[in-house]
Order: sequence, then C-alpha cells, then structure tokens
Amino acid sequence: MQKTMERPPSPLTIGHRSSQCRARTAELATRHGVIQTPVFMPVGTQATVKAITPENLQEIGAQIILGNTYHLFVRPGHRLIERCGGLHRFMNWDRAILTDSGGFQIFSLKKLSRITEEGAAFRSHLDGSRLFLSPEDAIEVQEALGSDIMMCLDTCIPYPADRTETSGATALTGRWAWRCREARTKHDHLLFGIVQGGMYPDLRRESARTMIDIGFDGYAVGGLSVGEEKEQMYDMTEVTADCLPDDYPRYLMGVGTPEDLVEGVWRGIDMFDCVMPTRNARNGTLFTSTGRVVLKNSRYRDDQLPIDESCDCYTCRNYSRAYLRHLFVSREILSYQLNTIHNIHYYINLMRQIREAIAGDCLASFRNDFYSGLAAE
Ligand code: PRF
Ligand code: ZN
Repeated sequence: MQKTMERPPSPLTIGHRSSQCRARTAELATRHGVIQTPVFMPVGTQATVKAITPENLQEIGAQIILGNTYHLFVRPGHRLIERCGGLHRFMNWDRAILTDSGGFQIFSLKKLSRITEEGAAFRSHLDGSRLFLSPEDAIEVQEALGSDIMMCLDTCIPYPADRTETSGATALTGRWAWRCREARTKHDHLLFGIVQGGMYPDLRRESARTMIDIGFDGYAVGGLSVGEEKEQMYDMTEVTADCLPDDYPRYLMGVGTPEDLVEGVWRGIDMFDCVMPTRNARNGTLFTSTGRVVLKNSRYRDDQLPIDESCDCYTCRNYSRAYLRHLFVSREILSYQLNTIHNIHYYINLMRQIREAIAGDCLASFRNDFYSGLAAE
C-alpha cells in the first residue's frame, strides 16, 4: 500500500482499451506536448534524424524523436548543447524528445567497455579516449540536454546468456535504477525505468517488480531484439508487459519491423523506436503496404509507379520508382532524403492506423488485413 502511494502520477491518460487484446490508445503528456500512443519514435542519434530536416519530420507527423545520451556525451558534449539552449533548440525540434541513457550503446561497443558497480568505463569510439558514465552521470547528461523523457542507465544482456550472468546484470540494472531516481533533480522531465532479465521469465518479473517498487513515470522493456527468435521476443514482451502497471506507459526499446510494431501493440506496448526505417531507407529498402521494395532490383528500372500507390508522402506524391532507383544506384544525396521521408511516413502512418483500429475496436481484423497485404506481392 505504502509503495503505491509513493508512485508518481502517471503521465498517461488511457483512451480506449481493446476488447480483443492488450492494446490501448492513450495520450502521453510531456513538456513538449501531448503524444498520441501507440507511437513510433524515429531515431535521431546525433541530434539529427539522418538525411531529413525537422520540417520534414513535422510534415510527416512525427510526434516525438529519440536522441542518444552516449553519442551526444562523446560529441559534442552535453555542456555545449546546454549552452546552445538545450537539445531542442540546438537541433531546431520543438516537439518531444526521448533520450536513451547510453546503456545499450556502451553494450554495443562491448570490446571498448568495462562495467563495474560504479558505472560503465569505456573508450570513445571516436578517438579511444577514456570515458566513464555512472547512473548519476547519465541523468545529469539527460537533464542538461533538456530531454522530455529520460531513461535510466541499464546493462543490456547479450544473447545468449546463462542464468547467472543474466541474473547478475539484471540486479545491477536494478541498483543503478535506484541511483538514477535519486540523482534526478528535474521532476517535470519524465524518467523511465528499464526492465531487463534476458530470456528468463522469472527474472523479467523480478526486474519489473524492482522497477515498480522504485516508481517511475513509465517502464521500458529492454534487452530484446538482440538475436533471439521472433517468437521468443514476442513471448518476453508479453511476459514483461503483463507485469507492468496498466496505467503507465510501456516502451519496447529498439524494436522493430512493421510486423513487430503490430505484435508489440497487441501485447500492450505504447512506444517503439528503431533505426530500421531510417537505416533501410539509406540502404535502398523501402517499406510498403504490400511488402518491401529493394530499389537496386532491376525490375524497377522502368517502373513509373510510386513506391506505394496507397502512400501520400511527399516522395510518393512526386516521384516514380524508376527515378528513385536511378538516384539510389547513382548514390545521389537526394536518394537518402526521399527514401527516408517515405519510410518514416510509412511507420508513422502505420501507427496512426493502429491507433484508429484500437479506437474502433477492430485491431484483430486490422492485423489480419495487414498480414494479407504484406503477403499479396
Ligand atoms: N537498453 C537501452 N536501450 C536499448 C535497449 C536496451 O536494452 C535495446 C534493446 N533492444 C535497444 N535500445 N538503454
Ligand atoms: Zn511514400
């Protein structure tokens, strides 16, 4: 009882709950506006969503983007960004920003890092210089950036990992989460805890319990999409989401494909981020309602159709597959911009359709139609 009383008020206001599954629509209140969920957050690691302008993002309808503590800490440094008026002003984006804590990036650069109780010691991926990030530092950096949603510093567990290793890393993530909450000085900037626990359902439940006891403004599911099978990823998402309080936001980190978004929402996830739409755009792979278009494929050489006939993005309204293929094979700069506009639009529009389907209580038929559309090609 006591613990429930200590919980911060939820920033989430639930709209509709699906009668068919765990999905819900909601509004998430941040310092930079109210976000309609479920939502996809385009990734802007280096204070830019690669290849497109904030104006492009606004026109597409992106409500919130993700920034990375680790990258901005290493370069150009959070104090410089603070002197420039914070991350929003620095990059000219006045909607919401969620910042990842750096835990996952440091994990990704594993050979360059060493995790201790105190924090993560690592070498800069730029010049090899020695750096250190404690849970307290991660909060200080995110507060200096002016992040609307800060993430706790966590330790992402590799896959596969045995139970002993998973249990130790998950417990450390719990101790760091306490320190993150203590280090926080700005209470109007939201702070989310991250559930780890690898592929062990009981460790997931224990980790969720720890995060709930600490009391955060929202809860993330970390440590998934790290090499495990899809079914396992969906099972772990479900196990974790089911342990989290129903009235707080749930965020599935670093996931995923369009199919993963549908499956995540089905299991009660409200927020997603992934480099997939932006990275694939730059590699010439475009998402459509009938599957993926790989631009280098010669079948598109003479193709007058837009990328997706049912898409109303700037790219599809104005350019043919033949032109986009030409730009891509010629490695023209415009290729990156036009492809990114389309892919982000596809993801943002998919989430809008999902929200409408939940509100109309027809997510099950939406999901069926979505899969038959993909299978049509
Ligand atoms: N932790 C953090 N960021 C992340 C992850 C995580 O586990 C993942 C895992 N898919 C992506 N991004 N802090
Ligand atoms: Zn399009």
